[in-house]
Amino acid sequence: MDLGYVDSLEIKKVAKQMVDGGVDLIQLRAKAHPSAEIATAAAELHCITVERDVPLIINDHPEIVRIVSAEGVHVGQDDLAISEVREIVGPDCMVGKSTHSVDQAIRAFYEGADYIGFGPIFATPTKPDYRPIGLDEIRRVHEAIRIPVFCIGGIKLDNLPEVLEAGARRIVIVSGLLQAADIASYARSAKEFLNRKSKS
Ligand code: 3NM
Repeated sequence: MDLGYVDSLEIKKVAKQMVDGGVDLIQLRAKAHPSAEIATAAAELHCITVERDVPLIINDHPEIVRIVSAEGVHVGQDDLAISEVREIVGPDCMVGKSTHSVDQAIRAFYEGADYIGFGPIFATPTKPDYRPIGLDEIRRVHEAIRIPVFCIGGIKLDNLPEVLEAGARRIVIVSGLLQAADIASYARSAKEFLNRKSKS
């Protein structure tokens, strides 16, 4: 749920479409909004996700995680260390970290992250200025660490099969999903690819 793509007034509607489509986890990302507005968005979102048992992760704002009792917080390479974040959110909260290489992924694993984002796999306007990793490192990162790896960055329905073929087990879609004509059915199609892959 990137507020760069979704108007604050649409958050609840979009969140319902996401969970209807089977999204397993929602992260709230708002790079350009004041924290009071993000806290309001987080509270609205959490009402919906809690009802459907979908964990809510807040990007960048551990203090908002505490206010709304979200299930997780996500930090980047230049943010607080995982241990510092845990001091704010407490031991029961998931802490995830963005990583952009296998080396960073290994460091995040030893730093105690509960999961990592790994990307951008492909170039993406949602996070410009980052060099794409490409598909080749996906298998290597899964061999290197034993926490969930969420492949992210430029993933859409049309390239999802090759991302899964390259070894991805969990994926994040932002613009592809939020700009879809029918968000629920887009999510459903992505889940079908993932389910088919996990059975093969
Ligand atoms: N983090 P889209 S890539 C938010 O590599 C984000 O850490 C990335 O959006 C990372 O699905 C990314 O629109 C953008 O490409 C994902």
